[in-house]
Amino acid sequence: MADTFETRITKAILGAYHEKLSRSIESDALVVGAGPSGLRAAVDLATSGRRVTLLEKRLSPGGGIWGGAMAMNDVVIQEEALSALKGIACRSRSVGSGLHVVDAVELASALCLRAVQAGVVILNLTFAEDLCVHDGRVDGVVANRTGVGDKLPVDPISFQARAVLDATGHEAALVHMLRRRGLLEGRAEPAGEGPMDAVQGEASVVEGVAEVYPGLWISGMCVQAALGGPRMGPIFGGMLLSGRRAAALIHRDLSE
Ligand code: 48F
Repeated sequence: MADTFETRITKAILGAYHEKLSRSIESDALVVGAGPSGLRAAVDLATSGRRVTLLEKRLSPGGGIWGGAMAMNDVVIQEEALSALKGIACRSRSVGSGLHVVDAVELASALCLRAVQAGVVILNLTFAEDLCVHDGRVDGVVANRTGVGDKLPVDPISFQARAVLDATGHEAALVHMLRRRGLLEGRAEPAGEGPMDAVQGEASVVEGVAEVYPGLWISGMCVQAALGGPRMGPIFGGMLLSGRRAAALIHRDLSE
């Protein structure tokens, strides 16, 4: 029986997705959450030659970028954080006072495009529901299909990685998976969120990047959610730089 046009389309999708999924089962670094920090970290790790998988529970990667601030889709980046745009072909324009503006759609698109072209496997509609821990080290993520695994009794699959980055923003999803089991006691204690302080907030999401448990790293808003700190201002330089720092530290750790 000859294939119909429709069957050939279906086979093309299955073949391509099977190849992508096979590549993602074992990675050097697995990033969970495709917001600014996770995407930026994934781009840098892949550019450094690492095999990177990025899981995003929503349909569209980009996290909080799309909404800018109060749904105004322009993003502000401070002068000293402009290096955060390095290598992603995203335009910015100075608006004075040491601030630059980037179109949110351009930033999200540029990060996604650069990530995919650098070799990152992005699996959207895929959420992390648990972690794999062996011999006191996080070495994988248990994941399921959004809209399926969170609604129906369907088993997940697991993705193995030498390093896992929690870039799930406010949810700090992976951190909470360890915390509720008491595995972070004495390692990463929550300190709560203070009132808004944009200067301190920008600094602390970068300085707070850390390996909170062997194999599990945190970046971006997850740093504040997991460890506490001032409430962030509606500015994105720190998020991108936080992803860059996480990538650099993970890359160095994997090289040792
Ligand atoms: O929230 P998000 O953009 O985090 P971020 O990279 O950046 C924060 C800024 O957007 C903004 C800000 C600016 O000052 O403060 O809030 O730290 O992106 C987090 C992504 O993680 C996904 C979620 O859908 C979002 O796209 N995510 C959350 N939980 C899971 C997840 C999960 N369990 N599995 C997969 N993806």
